[in-house]
This record gives sequence, C-alpha cells and structure tokens, in this order.
Amino acid sequence: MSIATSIRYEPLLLRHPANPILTGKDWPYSINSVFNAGATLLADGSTLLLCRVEDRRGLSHLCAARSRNGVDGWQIDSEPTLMPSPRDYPEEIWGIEDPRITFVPELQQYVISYTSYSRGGPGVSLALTKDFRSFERYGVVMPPDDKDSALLPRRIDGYWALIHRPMTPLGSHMWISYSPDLRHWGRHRLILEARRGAWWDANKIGLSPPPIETSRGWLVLYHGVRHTPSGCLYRLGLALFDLENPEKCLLRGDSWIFGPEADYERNGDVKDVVFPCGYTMDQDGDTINLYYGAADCSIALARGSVRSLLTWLDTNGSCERRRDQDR
Ligand code: BMA
Repeated sequence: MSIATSIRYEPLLLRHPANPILTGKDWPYSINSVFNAGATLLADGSTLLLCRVEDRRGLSHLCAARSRNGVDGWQIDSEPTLMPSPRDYPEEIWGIEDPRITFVPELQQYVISYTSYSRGGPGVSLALTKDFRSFERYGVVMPPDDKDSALLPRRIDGYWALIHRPMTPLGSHMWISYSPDLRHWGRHRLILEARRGAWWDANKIGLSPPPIETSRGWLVLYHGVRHTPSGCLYRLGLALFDLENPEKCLLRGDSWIFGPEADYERNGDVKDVVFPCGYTMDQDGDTINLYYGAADCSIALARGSVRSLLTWLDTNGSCERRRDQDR
C-alpha cells in the first residue's frame, strides 16, 4: 500500500473496480491517448462520453463513445466525431480539448463548451448538437487565455450563464459571464478565487464537470493545481453556489476530496492528474457517476452521492466571508 492510500480520510468518491474504463488501446484508429471526457445521458438512458483524443502529433480532437451501462461495452465512433476546423475557425489550429456537456431543455440541445487551442493560447468555444453527429459551431466566446468552462442548463434572470477560468499573471480564478443569445457575453464576475500560499488549491483553480443542480444550490466540483518541484498535482474540491445567484458562494470545502492515488492516476503522460469533465446522474437523483481523465492517458469512473457531498460540505466547508479573514 502506498503512503497516500494508507492515509485516513472519508472517501466520498469511490473508484470503479473496472478502472480505467477506456484507454487508447480501445480506440478503433491510431491515437496517442484518450482522457478528459464530457459526459451525458442520452434519451434512451445510455451514456455518451465525448472524449478528448490526442493524436500522434500531439493535437486533440473529440470522439464519442456510447455505452448502455456507462461502464463497459463502449461503442466508439470509427472516426473522429468533432475535428478541429482551423480553416473556418482559426482558433482551433492546435486542436480542441476538454469538452463539458450541458443539456439545455429550452433549446432541446446539448451545448458543448470546449477549449480551442489557438496561436494566442487556449480559449473557450461553444458548439450545439442534438445527436452528437452534427454540430453547430458558435466559435470562440471567451478569448485566450481562458478554459475550464461549462454552461448552466437554464437562464438566470433571463440570461445564459457560463462559468469559465481566465488566466492572469496574478492567478487563475473562476468567473461567470452572462449572455442573451450564447454569442454575446458580458457582466463578467469573479466567483471563486484560488487560495494562496501553501494551500492545495493555491494560485490556480478551474471548474471541473458542469455544476450539479441540487435543491440547496449549484454543487461545484473544481480542480486545484498544486505546483511542486517535481510537477503539478491536480486534485478536486467542492463548493456550493446560490441557485438563483450563482455568483454567490455559500460554502467551500477546505481540503480536497479526491486526488491522484491509483497507479493509472499517478503515472502516465502527465503524472498525478485526475481531471473530470463530466458526470451522469442515476435515476435515484443522488448517485453521480464522475468520469475523469487520469494522468492524461485514460478515462476512469468514480461514484458518489450528492447527499453525502453536501453533508461533507456542511461539516468541512465554510462560507467565503469567514474564510477571507484566514488569508
Ligand atoms: C490542464 C488541462 C487538462 C490537462 C491538465 C494536465 O491545464 O490542459 O487538459 O489534463 O492540464 O495536463
């Protein structure tokens, strides 16, 4: 047993015994690796993963994998599902990465927000689809450097709301922006700051999967990036935001709840990374299936209970105002 796995803590997200559930070896065409997948349930109850696939040039595209039970029996598209299209969208010249999927009942469509890797750095782009076979691209909505974004599934006070993570020399924090039409964005507000100093989530944080709507608020899983002399450590934390005012953070956990421990998370193209971009909810309305990229090399699954995550936040979280005084 490694030191990390022998340390006692309350496990909130349990790794599936079949992990990793998808690797490059499963792919029907030649690739380098597969990781950081968006996830959603389709109308027939099956699970769709929109996987980030890195080719053997180092550039990424997206490829859909479908499964009845969300664990195995994956039907993977025989060729890339969404390729970068730099002729019409120059911001995609170095690939498209890390999709998050939001089903929007008002539009009866899935909105995919993804990183478009432009010459000017990574930006946020949107594409809409009904079936993950044809897509309507909206192009870049947040210019570089920006990533880690997801759309909320409904309007707030009449406006669409997008959470994203612009990068500045002073730190990389989470912001929210609003739009009347998904094309024009404004009213940008900082919603969650990276901590400073020795904290696990100091200097750089970002949204992980799309926020989970609960009766108590938007439950947000975010990643914190700890820089160490031997590389970065990507871990996951929890926060809760007001349902009707998602700028307002109600609770934020102090410790991380999930970090690289298993061999497939600790070793790979990028060591020590767990990076979820999507989840699905079971019919009980409580069990979440969290799909995460492991070490930029494979896709893994961990399960948890929304109720337990909220209970953990009640015990281990504090409201932002109180915490401000500790900084
Ligand atoms: C982040 C993102 C992720 C990646 C992670 C670790 O900045 O680019 O796509 O998984 O780094 O390399």
